[in-house]
Amino acid sequence: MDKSQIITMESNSKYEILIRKIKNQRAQVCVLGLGYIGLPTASMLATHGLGVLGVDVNQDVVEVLNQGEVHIQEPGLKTIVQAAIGSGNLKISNQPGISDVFIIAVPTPITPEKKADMSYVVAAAESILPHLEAGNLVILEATSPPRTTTDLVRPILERSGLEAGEDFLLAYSPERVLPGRILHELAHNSRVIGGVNPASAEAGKALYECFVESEITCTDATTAEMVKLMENTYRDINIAAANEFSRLAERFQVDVWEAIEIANRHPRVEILQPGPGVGGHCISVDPWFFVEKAPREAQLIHQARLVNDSQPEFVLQLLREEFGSLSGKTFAVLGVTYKPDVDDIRESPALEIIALLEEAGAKVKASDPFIKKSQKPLDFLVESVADAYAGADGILLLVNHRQFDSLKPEEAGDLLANKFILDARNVIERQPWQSAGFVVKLLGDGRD
Ligand code: SAJ
Repeated sequence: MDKSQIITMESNSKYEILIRKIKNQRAQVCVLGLGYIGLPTASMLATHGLGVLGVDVNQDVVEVLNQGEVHIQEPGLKTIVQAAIGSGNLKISNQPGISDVFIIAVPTPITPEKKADMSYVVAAAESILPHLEAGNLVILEATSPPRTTTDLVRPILERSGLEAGEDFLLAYSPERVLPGRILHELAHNSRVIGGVNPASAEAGKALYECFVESEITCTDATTAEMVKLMENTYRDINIAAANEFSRLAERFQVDVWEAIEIANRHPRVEILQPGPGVGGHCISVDPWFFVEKAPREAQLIHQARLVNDSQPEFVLQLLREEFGSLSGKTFAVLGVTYKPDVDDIRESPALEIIALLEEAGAKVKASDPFIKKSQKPLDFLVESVADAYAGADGILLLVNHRQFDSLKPEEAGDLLANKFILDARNVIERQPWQSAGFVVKLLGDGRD
């Protein structure tokens, strides 16, 4: 038997032991980063019988969780976190410890220059180093530029003297859940796991099988990284097309919402919805990872980003067409979050629109049922929709929160100084508002 065969046998047996431990619920998992992805994942693993150490470098997060509270608003999350901690399977700490599996679920934000900030991933990988042992599995879940697992994480972990794919296993498995539906999608979405070698992917698959009820596909690490970025980039490009169609519809006096609805009756067409722009920590960020790493190849992707990022300007242009100068005007902004029914304002186009309005000399009073002024001391926030209306020259409806489905024109009309509404999400029914004396502008309806 030559040396390479012996090594393969040794690595295979280590990996068999790890898989057996996972399947018998004796594996210890350390989840680094207890945010939107790490906390639900840690809780899922714990409620499915595994011992989990949840680690966050933010001491406030550790304290909040240890007091039985959660720092993130997400349906069902508090219940599952409490169940996980109550079962004794989930412990929370600010330090990693000895484990069988390490999952890195830290943020990968974007810098103002549109470059991936990988400092949290680097810090998390370095914090694993003192605890890494032969036979362990490390999984990166953070959305990352292509080749991060092999070119950034692997060399850091190999400073331990252990070799990835031989002594320890290393894989990439992106999270693809939709904020607002995280717990459901964690269990029911299909999942991809890419290893630096097949054994790494197989071991990761065994781990996720603890709670994933859908298909888990194994591949290599860089393919899995690409898959994640391609999914969000595809969505960004589709929304950019919808946003550009909204501008074209204004130009050609067409209602883009009607046109999209009719086009989507074609069996092979599925155009998404236009709006005031694209926000959130995923779709408005991930395509930049391609642009940063391969600007020459990623030109369509770059252009789509520019279209979506300039949609707030388009909203201001529509307002200028109605009001002329915006200086001295007051607007009641309804909705500040990046999308409906979540409390997340990261990269929200509403924030960009508010900043542009203020730059133009307008005053903004914003109301959002998911954002309380006591939690986020933003100058433009007011306590209620009625406070936002009081004395305003118009309403800007920027987010289709469920609560806004029942907005009543008569309630607004009594409080506003001027009866105007710009609906950037196609939420309101035009007729009752017009009957109540409102000028109604729907973004992308050039027939107005
Ligand atoms: N938006 C539009 N028009 C649409 C759909 C969305 O303007 O037709 C806007 C939203 O208002 C929002 C932004 O796009 O500002 C992004 O919202 P989203 O609901 O499309 O997506 P995210 O960012 O909440 O979640 C995405 C999801 N990716 C895909 O659907 C391909 C989710 O599955 C990923 O897990 C998540 O990114 C992530 O973490 O990467």
